[in-house]
Amino acid sequence: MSTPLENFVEESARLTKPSKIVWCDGSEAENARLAANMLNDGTFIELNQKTYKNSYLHRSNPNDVARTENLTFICTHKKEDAGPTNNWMAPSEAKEKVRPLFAGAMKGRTMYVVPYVMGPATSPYSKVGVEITDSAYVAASMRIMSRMGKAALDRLGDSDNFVPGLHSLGDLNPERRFILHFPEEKLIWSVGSGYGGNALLGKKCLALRIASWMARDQSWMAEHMLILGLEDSSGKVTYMAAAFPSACGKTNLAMMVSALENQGYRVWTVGDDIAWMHVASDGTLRAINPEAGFFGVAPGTNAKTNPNVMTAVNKNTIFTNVAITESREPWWEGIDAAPSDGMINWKGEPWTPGSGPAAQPNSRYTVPALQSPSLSSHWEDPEGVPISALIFGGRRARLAPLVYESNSWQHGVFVGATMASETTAAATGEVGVSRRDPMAMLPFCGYNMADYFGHWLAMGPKLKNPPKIFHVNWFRQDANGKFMWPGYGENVRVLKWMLDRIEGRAAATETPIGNVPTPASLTLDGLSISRDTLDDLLRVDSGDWIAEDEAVGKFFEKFGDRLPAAICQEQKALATRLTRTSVVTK
Ligand code: O2Y
Ligand code: MN
Repeated sequence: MSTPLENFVEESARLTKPSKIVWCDGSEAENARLAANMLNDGTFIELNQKTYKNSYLHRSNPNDVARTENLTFICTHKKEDAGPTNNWMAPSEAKEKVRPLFAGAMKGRTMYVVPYVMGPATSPYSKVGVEITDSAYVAASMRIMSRMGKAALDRLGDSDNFVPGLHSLGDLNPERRFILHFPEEKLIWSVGSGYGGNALLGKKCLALRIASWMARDQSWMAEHMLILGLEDSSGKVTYMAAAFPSACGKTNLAMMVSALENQGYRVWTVGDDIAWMHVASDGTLRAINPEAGFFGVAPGTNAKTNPNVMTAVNKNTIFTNVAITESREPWWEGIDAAPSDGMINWKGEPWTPGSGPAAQPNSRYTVPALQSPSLSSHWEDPEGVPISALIFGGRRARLAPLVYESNSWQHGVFVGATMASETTAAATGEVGVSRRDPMAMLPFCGYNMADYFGHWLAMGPKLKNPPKIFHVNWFRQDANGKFMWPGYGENVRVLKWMLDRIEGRAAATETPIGNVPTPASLTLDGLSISRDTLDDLLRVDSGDWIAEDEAVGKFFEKFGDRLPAAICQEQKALATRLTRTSVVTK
């Protein structure tokens, strides 16, 4: 009798008609074969094997360079279960529409069966997925981003406890591109794209959209959060998880080289993008990183913004859509080296100054986590690491202070639910437009976000000592549009303030939005920042916040009656506090 996995493979093969089926085992030999085949057919371009050993460049189709939210659907029986912030199709309609795009799609191509574990191989909190794909690039990338091959097959055995995902490049025409999630039956279909979040199905599709649905049903949390450990001068490590919308520097924060290393403060990386968190038997919130690698954005990455990743990417790395120098090294805007003569741009054309960006703005490196010098020795702990702080953040030029602390779990959930970030030119072409992005999950929540807020509210009381919830904004600007906070390694000073708050050591000023550091409570030695700038960084302008609270109210209206009452209460309570002007030092 066939196993559920064999049935899935047979059914998929009947539909897509590949000329060959390869079951991936995740071995070195298989990886070498995949790379050799891809070098042969032009999918991979060899990089300088002296300076970038075992590393390759891949160029995606120029029309296929980023996640496509407009083509991403949550397919639930009831539209309300997907909610007003997701694209929705009924499951039967979605399958009727998209099945023909899979029919015969793998004719003349190889079908790769990619079994993978999201999470440490032996963790009870990990999940098995199986991606069927006709892209060798996807198979090789999944090997970096997950525990792929034998580890997954061993864990799965003959069981049906896996999330099936069917992926085909199709004809790469955006008109025939669909990323479909069926959370009720835990199924993923993706066709027409070979890029990133659309195609590496373990990442955004399984680990966030499908997992968030499972987490709600099973009382855990699947979040778009980095996980880091902050080591103090005594060697004690305190773990924090942080959610920022895309393009706010999550990977850089997770891999930060601390500016306070001389005082014994160091940052250890557990994960850079996704956290799965559960309530442990002792009532603490514990987090695992479901991924095994980093799929980070290349432009802007350099020895200052992320020295650890610059060290990590010089071997076993797949670069996608970066430029290549004459000496066959990867290059992107913002890398340390100046552009050189003879560079080839991300489309494979000769690059000259003035001919546009050499690297695609969303170009990426895919690198094993194990290669980062900052990797925590606890990153694969099967039970996860205990989380003491949850951090929300966004890019706000005017509004939000450098950091504030919420008053309670419920208030913290409200802070997360009201997150917003202003767009950068690289992301959308429009600068400074504010986009609401609750918990940085707007593109990734697999169900109605009103219910998601309810799930967050319900998790707090299950925790014996809930993490403190903070909000940060590294991006506040002065009247001349200049960033007031230096960012990068200096952000550790803000993490240290959070740690001091957790341990009851740091002072704060109570404001209508939450508790803001007193200037003296921040560790600023060695940093040249004027008192005026610091006051501006920490300022809470009631007028601006009243306007913000009104915008929040408008955003919440779209959820109608489904919005939890506690969230409405928090919104009204904030409005009331904002009308008061008294400021009390604690
Ligand atoms: O554009 C893509 O397909 C990648 S998006 C991405 C990649 C790594 C981590 N986070 C993200 C994101 O958009 O949040
Ligand atoms: Mn992300």
